[in-house]
Amino acid sequence: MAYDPNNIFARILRGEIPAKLVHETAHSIAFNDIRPQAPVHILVIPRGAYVSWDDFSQQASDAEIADFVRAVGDVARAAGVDAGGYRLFANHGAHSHQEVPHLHVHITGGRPLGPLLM
Ligand code: D5M
Repeated sequence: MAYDPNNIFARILRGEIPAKLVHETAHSIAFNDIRPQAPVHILVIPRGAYVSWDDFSQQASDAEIADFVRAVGDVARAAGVDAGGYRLFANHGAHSHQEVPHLHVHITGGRPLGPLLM
């Protein structure tokens, strides 16, 4: 799937749409999900133009991947969900119902989340 430069997260990265950033690094940013499913629901995205885990894992540099993985852990710790526990997920493509075609990892936590249902 070709990257759509007008997807909503690309527009957040360009500052065209407001978002409350909770974390910024050289290659990643994080902000609160607009439709939170838990007391903590944060999205971490790479600054680079990647649709999902598929192209990111193939095309991103080691520096981008390391930055992104560390950012996810740092954001979870800063949000205070490391002690109680949290869930990470990233949707890729139609079967997952990916809505925004720019890679994002969801961090959810802040309450018991129950078993993973699918
Ligand atoms: O999840 C896409 C997620 O992106 C979904 O939980 C809503 C969130 N979203 C959509 N627009 C915004 C803005 N503008 N700010 C913050 N969060 C947003 P997916 O994994 O693609 O189904």
